[in-house]
Amino acid sequence: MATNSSGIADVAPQHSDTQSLEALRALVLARAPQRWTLVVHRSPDGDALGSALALALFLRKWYTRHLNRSVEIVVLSPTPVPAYYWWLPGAQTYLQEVGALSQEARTRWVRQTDVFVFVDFNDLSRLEDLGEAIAQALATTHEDGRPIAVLVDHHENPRVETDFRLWSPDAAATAQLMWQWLVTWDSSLIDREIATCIYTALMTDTGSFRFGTTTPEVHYLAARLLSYGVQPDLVYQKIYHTFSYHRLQFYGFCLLARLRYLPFFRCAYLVVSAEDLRRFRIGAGETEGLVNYTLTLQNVVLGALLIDRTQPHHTRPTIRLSLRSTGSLRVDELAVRYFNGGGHANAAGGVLHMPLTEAEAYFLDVLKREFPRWTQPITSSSD
Ligand SMILES: [Mn+2]
Repeated sequence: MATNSSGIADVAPQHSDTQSLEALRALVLARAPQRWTLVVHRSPDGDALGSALALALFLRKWYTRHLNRSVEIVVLSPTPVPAYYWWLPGAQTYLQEVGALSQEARTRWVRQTDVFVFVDFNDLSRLEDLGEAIAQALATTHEDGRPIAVLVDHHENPRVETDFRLWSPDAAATAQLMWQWLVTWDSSLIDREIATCIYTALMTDTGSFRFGTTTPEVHYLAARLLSYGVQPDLVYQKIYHTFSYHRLQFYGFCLLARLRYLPFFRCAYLVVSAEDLRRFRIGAGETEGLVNYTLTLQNVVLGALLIDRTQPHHTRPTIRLSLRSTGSLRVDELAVRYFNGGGHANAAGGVLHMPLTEAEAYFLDVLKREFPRWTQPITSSSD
């Protein structure tokens, strides 16, 4: 493992993935694949976008230096990208929303892709329709052979088969694993723009270095990144100080009128209707972070947000659920068992296809059934 003069590891604990990275490098050197599609999950967050854009910026430089040629790269998002991420280095060049492409353009691009990199997710169902198109492309052999698939992720229980895997549920962010890729391939190519992308990813996925996942390695990596000239105050402002007046009012409204507090269950949750979203003109990504307010209540160990995301003119209701917990209470297990979802120990999500009032009743049933889990003392360990 690479260490610096202080003896601290450069990256999160490594797994068998370094071998995978060396093998991938050898394959890319031999085959020089022309078209790379870096895929992020629906409702992409800072970790997905920052990690993918860092790779895009890096690959362009790597191809020039090591293969003396150019390369086509797209960072593809299945759903709209929140406005406060478009300042990220490389976003204007590489980032593409699926919705902005025609059906033909999308199909052509996916079919002609030589390498897919799945960034910060491990289940094609997190890609909406795009997942099916990619699954088809991966099953099809063309003249250069089947496309190569690579996974870079830190969520539990990977459900997608890939040729190469850089995966660890112990990583606080996918960014740590992406960093491992970049330094393994050629650390001399890392510059301020790439470091800014990685830093943004690391900062957002650790709740600005507050979550229990914030290990010494996380802070060490942050320090390395700052040494490239990343400006932490600017990154923070660009991500978090971007509320519209409507959005701030919406948060106030939700806390005043949509918050349910169940002290006996040590639970607080928010229920937001489609009408609430319309009334305050809430756009993509603007509910990000709202659920975290539930855990700021004293004694609360489980927080949730139920939000009606049913598309206009769709008859099938879609309720998105975000879960947050403290310490040893694992919400990823609840998400898998009850809410068709998954995630991390303390931050997970899922989806229910039922009207909002039914979804709330179902959530309360789960609460009652699972409550014995957290009558035991909740430890504050971060595991
Ligand atoms: Mn992540």
